[in-house]
Amino acid sequence: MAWLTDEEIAFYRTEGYLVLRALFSSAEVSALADDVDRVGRERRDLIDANNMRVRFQTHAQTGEVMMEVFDPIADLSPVASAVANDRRIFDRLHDLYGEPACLFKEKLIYKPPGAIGAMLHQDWISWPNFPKSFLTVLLAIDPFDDASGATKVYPRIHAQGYLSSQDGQHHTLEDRTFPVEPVLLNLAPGDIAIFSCFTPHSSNPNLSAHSRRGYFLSYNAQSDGGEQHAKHYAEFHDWLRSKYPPENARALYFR
Ligand SMILES: O=C(O)CCC(=O)C(=O)O
Repeated sequence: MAWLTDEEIAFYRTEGYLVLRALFSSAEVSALADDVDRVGRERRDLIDANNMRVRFQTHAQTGEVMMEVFDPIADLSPVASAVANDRRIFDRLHDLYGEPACLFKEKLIYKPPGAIGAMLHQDWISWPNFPKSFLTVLLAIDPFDDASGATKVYPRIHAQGYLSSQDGQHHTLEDRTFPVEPVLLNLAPGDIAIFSCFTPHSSNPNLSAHSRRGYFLSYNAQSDGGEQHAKHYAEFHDWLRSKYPPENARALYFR
């Protein structure tokens, strides 16, 4: 059974992104919002600069450092886990891939008010066998719009592949200009956007009065490495450790 139209599949292939409206109901999004907030409240013990599960972001005006990301969160939140494994997502990715999808990684970006945005980048990274079929499903929990610093994608550029040095490091594309205007992913709670690992994207600061919570779920095609969730996090943690001098790297942990 096809869950996406031929037009939607063609749009994704050409543009490098696709928006699907109201894939999750408001009741489902409220349950997800409540549970990820519960994790944030009840697991203050995890919010530590040495915990590789957590990332921080600075406030655009005050410079205050704020907790922004749990990566991953599904093992802490049964509701998030159910969303990450939801048939509606897998069915639609099957249509895009022409084969089953495997969950690669997932993270909850809270993006509190004032948080600066994400620098322009592509998600792919030149680690051995990093899947080129990697794509991200962004489920909006709060409105993604101009004020909240919605994700912006550069359409059609994914066709050019990876645009930075293949040295195993993460690179920004801040010095690049593209011959296309970015598309702001205006999303209502329950909408999803799907974008390729080669689609350049960024976001502006959250200038609204509320958090811009988004569940960023990444998948790969089954024939492109199969299930590699555990392998990915082991590699990711080794890579994070490699970026610090040995005495600081030893202090890093995952909990
Ligand atoms: O927060 C956003 O809008 C984008 C986040 C992102 O690109 C990332 O975490 O890789």
